[in-house]
Amino acid sequence: MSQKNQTLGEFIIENQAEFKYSSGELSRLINSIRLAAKVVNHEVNKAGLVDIIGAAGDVNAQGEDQQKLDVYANNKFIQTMTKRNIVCGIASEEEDDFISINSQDEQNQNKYVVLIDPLDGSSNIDVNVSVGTIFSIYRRITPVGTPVTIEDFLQKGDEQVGAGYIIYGTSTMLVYTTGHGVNGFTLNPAIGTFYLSHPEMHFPETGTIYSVNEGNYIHFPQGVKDYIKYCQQEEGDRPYTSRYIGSLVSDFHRNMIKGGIYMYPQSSKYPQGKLRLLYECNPMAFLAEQANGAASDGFGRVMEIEPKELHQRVPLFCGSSKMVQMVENFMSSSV
Ligand code: AHM
Ligand code: MG
Repeated sequence: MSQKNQTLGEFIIENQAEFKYSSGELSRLINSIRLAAKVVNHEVNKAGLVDIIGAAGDVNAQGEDQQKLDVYANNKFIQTMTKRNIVCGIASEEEDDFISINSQDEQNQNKYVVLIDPLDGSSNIDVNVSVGTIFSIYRRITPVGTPVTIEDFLQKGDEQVGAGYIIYGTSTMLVYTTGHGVNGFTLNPAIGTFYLSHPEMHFPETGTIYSVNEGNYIHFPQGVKDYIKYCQQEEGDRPYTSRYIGSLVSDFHRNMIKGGIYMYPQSSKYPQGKLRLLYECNPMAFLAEQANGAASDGFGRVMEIEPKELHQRVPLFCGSSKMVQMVENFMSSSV
């Protein structure tokens, strides 16, 4: 029985049996993400010091030059999963193509591929605002022991076996699901351990927060404009509160706790939406649904979309189920 203050390591071991094809492999994979998260967290937390350290002529222990943090996070997550020989393939927002791991090694029996946005919202770093890492896990489709192919990555969100995010905020949290609800773990930085702090997280069925970049208002489809006007009308618990950090993980996290909806619609600037289906929208959609929320592209479930390419974009409306339903109503009545 999971309990508050349990460490993430203990939680993973205790819950291993509930994984569909339990062999310990998925547990090891989540463990490696936990490890990389701690390393990236350390680096993100000293972001403001980078120039000072740089000016003092310091280089890090490996003698590497300071890198941009999103590149650093990308390398850390890839290195950790590659070196521990835990996955057979990785796709990342920072890489044009997917990476096949140990494709020549017939002994490589790894079954999982990971898709990752190593540092989402990274433009917020310079101004000391929270950023996040988003990950999505699938079982490969092609046979084990052969090189992964694009087919292994272009799976519908409904096929995910795990997904989660790390939020580097006022505290650092790892929030994830393996299809049995959503649990949140907070890092105690003094000892480098994640503790279960938010067991069984749930979106309230409805909420009073809407999160959207309203600067793009005139470019939005009519259904979204109508919904925003609805949010602003005075009636019942409306007008709603507008909150937009511009960091998907942070906006999602707040809305899951308080009740609300995050929207990144299509617009004339981004006709397909801005966010990426495979490593931004699908993992957030899986988390949302596991937490009693919903995720839609405006017309239907995000996780039912058939992916066509690795870096595909889709519109995203994600959060408290009744609010997402309401956007869909506005969208369908405006076409
Ligand atoms: P990124 O992957 O380039 O960081 O972009 C994704 C981010 C989301 O975290 C955030 O919600 C959105 O882009 C903000 O976009 P905008 O500045 O257009 O509102
Ligand atoms: Mg991103």
